[in-house]
Amino acid sequence: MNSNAYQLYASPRSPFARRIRLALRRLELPLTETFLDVFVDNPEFWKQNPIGTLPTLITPDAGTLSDSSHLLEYLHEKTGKIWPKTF
Ligand SMILES: N[C@@H](CCC(=O)N[C@@H](CS)C(=O)NCC(=O)O)C(=O)O
Repeated sequence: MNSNAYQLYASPRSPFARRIRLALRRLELPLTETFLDVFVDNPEFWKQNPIGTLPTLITPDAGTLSDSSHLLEYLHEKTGKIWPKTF
């Protein structure tokens, strides 16, 4: 995997994951996505995020992050393009 790439673990129907997927696409950041079913045990994923919630984003510079609000804050700090400037 490209070391500058983001790896997103997501649930396909999750609105929490959807807003992160939209943000990453609009920011045109290099991305690989892995879709999981939260109703099935995912021991490999749990090694990345023992809390086990989706979405989880593995970043090139800030390790493994979870919680969609936290992820949007991270992406805004990185790009300045998530929230309106007058917000
Ligand atoms: N506050 C979290 C909520 C995430 C969440 O609840 N995700 C669900 C899937 S839609 C999940 O991971 N459920 C599995 C679990 O709680 O073990 C966020 O905004 O990311």
